[in-house]
Order: sequence, then structure tokens, then C-alpha cells
Amino acid sequence: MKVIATPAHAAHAPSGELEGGRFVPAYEVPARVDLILGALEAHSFAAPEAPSAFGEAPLLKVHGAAYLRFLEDAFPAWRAKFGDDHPSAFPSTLLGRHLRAMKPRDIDALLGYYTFDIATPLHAGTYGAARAAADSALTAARHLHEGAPAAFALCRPPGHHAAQDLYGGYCYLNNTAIAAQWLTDQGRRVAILDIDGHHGNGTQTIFYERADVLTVSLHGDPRDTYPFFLGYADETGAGAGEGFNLNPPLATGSRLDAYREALNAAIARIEAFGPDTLVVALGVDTFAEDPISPLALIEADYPRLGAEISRLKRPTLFVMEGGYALHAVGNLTANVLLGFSQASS
Ligand code: OKP
Ligand code: ZN
Repeated sequence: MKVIATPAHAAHAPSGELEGGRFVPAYEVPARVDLILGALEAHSFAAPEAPSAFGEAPLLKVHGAAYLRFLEDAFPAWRAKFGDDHPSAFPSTLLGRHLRAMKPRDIDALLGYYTFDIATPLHAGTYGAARAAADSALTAARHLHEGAPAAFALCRPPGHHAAQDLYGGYCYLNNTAIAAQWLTDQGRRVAILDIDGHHGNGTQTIFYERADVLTVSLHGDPRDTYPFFLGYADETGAGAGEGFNLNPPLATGSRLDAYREALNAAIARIEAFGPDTLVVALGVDTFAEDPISPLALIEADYPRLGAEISRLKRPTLFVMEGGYALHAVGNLTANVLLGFSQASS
């Protein structure tokens, strides 16, 4: 399986985030990539290939131009306002209900205009790392389009919580959606299966009114789990997209038996959609020991996830999303990919 990765992600190295009213060490850290690469090497995967630069055009199919300029300019503006001893930009005011969506001039407020949480740090290296992650997803997508049966884009930062002009949940550019859109633009029929433990709200929103891309997400119950404000089973798409979004319900704390039921429903819906290409938003924070996991899968379950996905027998692009149990993230990720490859061959 082709693996696309780049050290450029390391420029995004958040020192911490807000949790429980405290500044705690960040969960979404550069070591995640190193640990995954180490596990891939230990399992004899081919050496990773660097991404090519695709430019802004494929990003603009998913994100707004003003949003991209915001992401690029935010940190310099933050520095100009607060000075060098404020290494991470977080908003202090969000655009909540009953307010007016007026785009502010003040940088602190502008962050709150473009994000939906206060735990996603933006700093000097963030935009460059996010662009490199999007290029990784696009490069892997191009391999698929050129005939590779499977490819893995080791993206960091992740992307599935980011929408057209919204960041949050450690995500800035929606790598999965950007790759899916690019594949669609090549004339392919794409289904997205998001197996990260959190709802892929950004991906769902981007394709919500479209029938040409099917979106399916398996995740912990949004009543208990981030992103909380989207991801319910009654979100089935809208307008022309009615019936083209699926959120199979999963109880908090689910193990493989319950998880597989939801996965089977997902696979049946994807089969009925009849895609020629599958994009998997691969998060391994479904793991019981994950520090922010709502679900309870164990290590032995991960090759089975890969094997179940291979039943669809479609060219498959895996795009890395979450996974924060540093002692396990490498093996869990490698095991999904190995389970997929072994069952496909
Ligand atoms: C990103 B992805 C922990 C708060 C967690 C954000 C979760 C983002 C998950 N105190 N809040 O893996 O889906
Ligand atoms: Zn997640």
C-alpha cells in the first residue's frame, strides 16, 4: 500500500489546549505521526513518499477563499496584537446563538468567527502543516486515480471537523473532503466512510446537500461526545442530498459487537450507493484506552475493521484523522491497514 507522509506536519506543535478550565498538554501532537511511521516500518510497509504541491485550486472546491486567507494570516495578526509571549492563538468570544454573524476586524474575535470550539490552537506553523496534510491526501488520491488499489495519507493535523469556513476539533483543512472532491472532479463516484470515534461534522456539512458523494460516519453518541452539536441519526441529508448522509447510532462505550452492527449498516448503505471509490477517514480513537475516546474497541479489533472495509472491494483511500493513545496509535493504525490488505489479497 502506498503511504504518503511529510515531516512538514511537525511545524504544527501545539503546546497545550484548554480542558476543564485548565491549560493541559495537547493531545494532537507531532509524535503521533512518528509513532505511526514507526509501526508501519516495523510491519514492513513501503517507505513513505512525500506529497506533491497541488496549489490552492483543489482546496477552494471545499473551503472559502476568505477562510484560507484567514488561516494564513491569523497568527501574524495575533502576534501583532498580543506579542511574542502568546505562542498559541485561541479565541475568547465565539459566534454563538442569538448573535449576528458580522465579520469582525479584531483578530481575537475573528478566531471566534471561524471556529466552534476553544480547544483548537492556531499558531505559527499551523497553516503550512495543514496545507502539507491536504497535499498528502491529494497525492494519495492521485495514486488511487492512477490505478493503485489502496493508499494511506498520513495527514496531520486531521481534517474531518473542518467545514467550508470553520475550524475546530484540531482540524483546519478537511483533508478527507478535499481528496473526495478531487476524486469526484476526476469523474469518480465516491463514498466516504468516517470511522474516527468522533462525528465527522465538517465532512457531513460539506456534502450535506449533494447526492453525488455519500457520507457515512460511525461515532460515539453526540449527546455525550464531541462535537456534540451534530452527528445524530436523523441527519440524513437535505435537498438533493436527502438520503445521502448516514450516522448509524452507536451507544457510548460500545465494543466490537455493537460497533460491527453499525459498520455493517454503513457497508450495506455504501454498497447500495454503488461507488467506484472509497475514502476512509481513519481515526483510531475508538480505542478503549484512548484518552478522549467515547468507544471501547480493543487492539485485536483493528485488523477486523480493515477486513470488513475490504469487503466493499473498491479502490480505497485511507486518510488519517484522530488517535491519541500514544502507546497504541501506531499499531492500531498499521493493523487496520494490514487487515485491509490481507483480506483484499
Ligand atoms: C478530533 B478528532 C478533550 C477535548 C477534545 C476535541 C476533540 C477533537 C477530536 N479535552 N475536544 O480525533 O475527531
Ligand atoms: Zn476523533
